[in-house]
Amino acid sequence: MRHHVLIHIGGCGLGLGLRLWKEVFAEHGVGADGQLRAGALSDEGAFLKRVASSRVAPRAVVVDGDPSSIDLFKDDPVSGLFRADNFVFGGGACGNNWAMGYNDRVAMRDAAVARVTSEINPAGGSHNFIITHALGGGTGGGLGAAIVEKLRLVYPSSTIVCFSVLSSPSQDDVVVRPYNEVLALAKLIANANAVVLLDNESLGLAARARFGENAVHHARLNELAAQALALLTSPLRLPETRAVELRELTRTLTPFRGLALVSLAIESWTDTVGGDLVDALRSRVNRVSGHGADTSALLSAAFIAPRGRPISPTSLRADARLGFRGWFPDPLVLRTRSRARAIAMASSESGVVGPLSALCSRFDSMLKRKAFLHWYHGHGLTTSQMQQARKAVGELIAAYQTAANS
Ligand SMILES: Nc1nc2c(ncn2[C@@H]2O[C@H](COP(=O)(O)OP(=O)(O)OP(=O)(O)O)[C@@H](O)[C@H]2O)c(=O)[nH]1
Ligand SMILES: [Mg+2]
Repeated sequence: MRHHVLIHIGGCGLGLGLRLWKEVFAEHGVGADGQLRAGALSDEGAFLKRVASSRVAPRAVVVDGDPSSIDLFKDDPVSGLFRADNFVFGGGACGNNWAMGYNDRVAMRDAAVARVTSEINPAGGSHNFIITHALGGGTGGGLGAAIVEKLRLVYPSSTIVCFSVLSSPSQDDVVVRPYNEVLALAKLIANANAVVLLDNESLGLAARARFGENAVHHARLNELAAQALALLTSPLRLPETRAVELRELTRTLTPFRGLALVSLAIESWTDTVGGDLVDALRSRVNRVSGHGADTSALLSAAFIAPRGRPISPTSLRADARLGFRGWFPDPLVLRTRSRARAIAMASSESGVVGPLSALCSRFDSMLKRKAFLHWYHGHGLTTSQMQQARKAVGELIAAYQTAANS
């Protein structure tokens, strides 16, 4: 039963989520009125649900207390496809405060989970949840973590994958972002199966290379991220590929016990590397996530490639430039009917340690000075809870470091 419920949380979650749905609608021939074009590729109910004989609706729940970002979402012509009941809103934004989103938005959390439950196939099967959000937002990070935690409680054997945006230190000047991101990540470590880390720094580099110096704005970043995520999710949606479940994909990308931190690269964005697949996937300008791409060791990987593109798991595995660790078996290669003329690589790799260690250093230097702690204490979060979150993130980083050196 390959049904997925997508949950979009906070300003970034909504912007990225909407862009991803546009890719999905285009791929499956869904018009702005929800009608399926004749001959369109069915998604077999994976992301879309049939609401009439030739009409479909996205299986999505949209959550934000900030009326302006909900309005922005609703202004888009395709927003009419989303079920009105599945907008969970009200209560206001969380002002970049993770503790407010996590502790003070309990009614929204419960309403969101209730809407998710209403989208689940009552006949049972596995429950797959995909979340889009920013780790650093008060809503995306704080309420997002609370929703993931509750989903894990209610659906203990579900597969929960987060498409999580990490802020760019060079583009984002909200001083408490490191607190929010560490706190959110710690909750995902405890409750999610995988986090596809979409890092705005890497996306900014890719956007600049592709669209020029002025292209580093959220619409462009979302466009690039959504293209990569659409390709990544295409084997879950498109028929006649080797059937793959989100759980299997997630397991492949989990090199050791715990959360899989997934990096993503997509090969078609630039041809500056002369058409060589491995070089292209290693090139910084093709990466959605993970700095240090050039030196990173691959611990596990899945390649998503359209039919007709020759790609051999064994030769990829043997290619020194990818830096596969000796103990890892051949990567998973998934064939897709996606018309994207690109290959995506989803990987667990040591390069993820770079941005996360830098994040932890910023967190540590703020906590040492007790900077802005009163904001968090005022919303029921203790210093000791913050220290525990930092410890959990530190342990995950250490695990990746150890695995890469073994
Ligand atoms: N890639 C991308 N990043 C975004 C987008 N919108 C915001 N961000 C980043 O996300 C972080 C802030 O998260 P938001 O989503 O704005 O915050 P929120 O979850 O709505 O939370 P509050 O507004 O604090 O309640 C910052 O690092 C932004 O740079 C977007 O559309 N795309
Ligand atoms: Mg917001």
